[in-house]
Amino acid sequence: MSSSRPDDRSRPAAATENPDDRRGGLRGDLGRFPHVPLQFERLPAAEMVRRAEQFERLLRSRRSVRFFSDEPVDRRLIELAIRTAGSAPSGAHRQPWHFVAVSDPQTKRRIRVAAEEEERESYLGGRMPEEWLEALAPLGTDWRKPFLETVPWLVVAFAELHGVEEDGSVRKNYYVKESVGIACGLFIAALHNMGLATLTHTPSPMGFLAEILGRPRHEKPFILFPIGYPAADATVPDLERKSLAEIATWNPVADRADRADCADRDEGDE
Ligand code: IYR
Repeated sequence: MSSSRPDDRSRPAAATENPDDRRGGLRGDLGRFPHVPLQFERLPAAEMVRRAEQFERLLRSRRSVRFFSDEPVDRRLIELAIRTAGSAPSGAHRQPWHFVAVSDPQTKRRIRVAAEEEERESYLGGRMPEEWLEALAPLGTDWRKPFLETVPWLVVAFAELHGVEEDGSVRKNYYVKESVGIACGLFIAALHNMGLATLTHTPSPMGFLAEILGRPRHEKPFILFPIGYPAADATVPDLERKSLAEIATWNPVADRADRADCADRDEGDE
């Protein structure tokens, strides 16, 4: 997440061997912060389409699961999912995330009890307005969260609001929610790709998670992921996803003819 600065172009011309020149004025203090060649595999066009279709089909088959089996899951799989999440881009490369993985039954039980306490207050105690409860009705959720104990693993993604320098001073993080959100997206994709099910669970408020899991004050619970295999009789709500036409707009300010042309093609897609 870097950006070129217009004022850099007004600097006196550097020696021609300065790699900055090739980079269109993109500021880079290559002496202090060395760069390395990009590793990038250019794929044949047909292979690109094949992979894109396969990946889209794979991720489209993902569903949020609320009914889990207690079958154990190898810790190595959870490690790989967390490593995948940790490959996400982040503001100023601060990597402002921390993942806590829990498999021990006592901690899972404490988390279930605390989550249900909050959720009971939200669903039944009036903390969630009627409009919200109605919006959730199709999902069939309520305050009970037995899956928090059934699953072999709970993983809590924490957002690091700021870093801490060695001397204890604050080190600013940037675009924290965006960064952790992307990391969680990659985490979910990794789990689905390896054949595990999960749910983006956000019991609210989530402060109890930081307390139970002993995380420092500058980390905020972001999402709680129960992870495992779906129960044999698991069901999911019969939902539809928005179409491409609903979620995407192409060249909205191009001239009319161009727009009509795009619209024709979009219709052919659906
Ligand atoms: N946190 C509650 C409520 C809930 C809220 C949304 I927005 C959902 O998409 C689903 C549930 C719960 O987990 O039940």
